Amino acid sequence: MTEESKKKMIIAIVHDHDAPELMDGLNASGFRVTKMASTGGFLREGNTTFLIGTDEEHLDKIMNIIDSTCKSRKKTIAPMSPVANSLESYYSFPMEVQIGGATIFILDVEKFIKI
Ligand code: 2BA
Repeated sequence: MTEESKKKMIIAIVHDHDAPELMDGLNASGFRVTKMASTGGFLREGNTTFLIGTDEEHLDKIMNIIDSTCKSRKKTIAPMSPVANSLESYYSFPMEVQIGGATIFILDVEKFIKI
């Protein structure tokens, strides 16, 4: 990241299966990235969260990389007993949910410091 330009933090939550290809795509284009193991609150399954700090002018390129590597998926989830799960996410019939491609938050970065 450069000193003058506006900085952004992209937080992208993606499917575990798409994470290696996304990491490769970002690295190949020279972007710095941190990958974290995360868990979705609804499915209680693993997913992967990327932190990508960048200059504002690179946003489009990064969004294109995410768009081309992260695929949308459908998943049918079986009913769960309220004992096995918390009451908020209890469901008594099979349900189909659409996951991703990616859930993305773009934040303004007030300061970027490297020591
Ligand atoms: P999960 O919370 O495990 O959600 C997986 C998928 O289940 C979601 O896909 C959505 O299609 C569905 N879903 C989630 N909550 C639901 C509900 N209350 N009722 C019915 N269906 C529900 P995505 O929306 O693509 O989200 C994928 C993952 O991205 C989420 O995994 C979560 O880890 C993250 N995420 C999504 N929205 C978020 C948000 N606003 N804040 C933080 N993380 C978020």
